[in-house]
Amino acid sequence: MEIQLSLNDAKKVSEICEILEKERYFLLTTHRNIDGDAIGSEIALYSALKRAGKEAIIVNYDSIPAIYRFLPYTKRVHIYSSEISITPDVAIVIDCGSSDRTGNVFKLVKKAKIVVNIDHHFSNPGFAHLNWTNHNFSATGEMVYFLISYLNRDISRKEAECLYTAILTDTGSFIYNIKPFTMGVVQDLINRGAAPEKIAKKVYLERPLRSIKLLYLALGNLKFERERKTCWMKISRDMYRKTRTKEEDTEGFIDLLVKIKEANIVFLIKEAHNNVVKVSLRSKGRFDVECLASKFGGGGHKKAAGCYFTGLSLDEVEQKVLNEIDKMFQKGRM
Ligand SMILES: [Mn+2]
Repeated sequence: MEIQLSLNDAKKVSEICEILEKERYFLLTTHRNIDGDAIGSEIALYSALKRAGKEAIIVNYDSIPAIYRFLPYTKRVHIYSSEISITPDVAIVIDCGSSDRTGNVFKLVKKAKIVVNIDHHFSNPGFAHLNWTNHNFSATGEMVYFLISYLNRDISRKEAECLYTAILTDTGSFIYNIKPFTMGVVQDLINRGAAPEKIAKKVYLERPLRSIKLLYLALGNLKFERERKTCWMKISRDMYRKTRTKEEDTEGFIDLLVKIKEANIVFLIKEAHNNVVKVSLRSKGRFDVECLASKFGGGGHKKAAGCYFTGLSLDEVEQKVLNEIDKMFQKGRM
């Protein structure tokens, strides 16, 4: 399938491919709180580099959520530790709106001669030597699709599976951010062996019972603020303990809040380790959650974003977020 890239995108693809062809040893990494786009894009590119006869290693800050472990090569993915000592020729940072989203892995990234940044977040400042950033792609997986097509002239079945997963999940099951060429890319991935039903089952229909029990507890403190059409819930460490769950068991909770007709802004507050509280935000209207998240050092997209707080309680974080929403409404930024 021939899909025409814009002149600038085509130029970036050929510049990146020049580096991929010339250099030998590649480090691939992605953002903390790995999602389907992060891991799918990363593994597809890893596989393509291997097929091109290159040496490659994937090092991530976080482990891969269980729902994505059906993807190929996930057992080869390393979790960052200070013992990993590598000097890659090139580091490729994938799907990261900023360099600190890679966590400590950036220490390894900095050792590379050349750093490449491939991402579709609007706020990406372009932190690498070579930056291919364009928010007009539905997923970073879509960008990697064009990159591999150019590099290897084809896409393997395994890579197609990874990239399909990336696009499926980052578009919220083909709801958000679909571009005119997205379905062309998806069609090609299916032609190359990506199995939509199998992937959807793995990602969406294999939820452990314990996670539903956690959802039950979380729904117990669901709140709705009528004036701002805001809906949110909090998940405490105590809830995780009671249900024997982990953060990855909250996958999809935010999407449930998004389904609420009365809500325009939704968020989920989660107590994590080391005094960290994480907030995921979604907007269904004009309200810009990326702008909100950026007030607290976070980022993302206009309609989906996140941020972290350290040393605050769930209630304190809740208040901070609500205050900021209020402020933005008063400034008319919604
Ligand atoms: Mn993404």
